[in-house]
Amino acid sequence: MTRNAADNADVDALARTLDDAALQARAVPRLTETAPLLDVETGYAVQRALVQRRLDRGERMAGVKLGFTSKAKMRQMGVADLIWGRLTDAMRCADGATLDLDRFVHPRIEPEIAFLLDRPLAGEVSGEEAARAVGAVAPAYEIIDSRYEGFRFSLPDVVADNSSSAGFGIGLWRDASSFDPVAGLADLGMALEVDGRPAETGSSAAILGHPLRSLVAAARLAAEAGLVLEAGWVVLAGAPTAAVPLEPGRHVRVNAGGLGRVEVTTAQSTTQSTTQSATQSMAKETDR
Ligand code: OOG
Ligand code: MG
Repeated sequence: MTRNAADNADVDALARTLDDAALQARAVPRLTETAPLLDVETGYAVQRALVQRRLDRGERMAGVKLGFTSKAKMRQMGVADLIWGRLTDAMRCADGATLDLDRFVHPRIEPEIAFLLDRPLAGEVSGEEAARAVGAVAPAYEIIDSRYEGFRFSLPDVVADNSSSAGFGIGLWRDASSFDPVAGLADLGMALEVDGRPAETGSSAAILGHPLRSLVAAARLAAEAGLVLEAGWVVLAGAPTAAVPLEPGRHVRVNAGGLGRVEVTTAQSTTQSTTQSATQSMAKETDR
């Protein structure tokens, strides 16, 4: 579909609203409140423009993420359609990192499976082709941080907001020659632990029946947007469990059975020193 100039201006303005919200860690009303005609296709155009603003600032594409690939996630958020978003290098957090939560609005964390592609993947591919493109697999976590008030949205809203993605961390890569993604990911127990206690548990089988199906879907959806999944890119398959709020001063670990684990610590909350950050934190509180 060709968009006219007015549409493009709208797309750019909406992308800027979400980009500013993320930069200022401040929630904004859902786009569909002021643009009720926003559809999913336009939502993806906003996502592309939003991420392009970040690429223009020097970030680089690092891969893609899938969302709502499990019933647990669909139930938690009340959305039942598969979505995808873009990952950039600036979103990557180190395994074992200590994160300052001030740069987020109301972050949540969820367990993920990450694929590392060692050859490109595009369009309609079979499960076997997808498996052959996987160079390595790792346990991962994703930080999601909807830029919308109350972490509530409709499908076009969340798509425009880069599918809520805000960060991701990856554990040790297991080479596909030592960890077979087909057999190894068929029914892998996955647990999200907060301060040593299990908060969410599930199985990799909850991800579309098998996480490799997410990779198949990612290749198709990216191709619809004119993108090829490149060698060296990361693909996050989507969480098998619901996400949990990420609070200051916590230690979070994703345990993915024989695949391994990945962890992150959150910094203690800092004392608010300026009026602006105090107001910001009040706005955040009322939003929770
Ligand atoms: C949207 C992102 C969904 C997943 O793994 O299912 C997602 C959200 O929950 O806000 O990342
Ligand atoms: Mg996710």
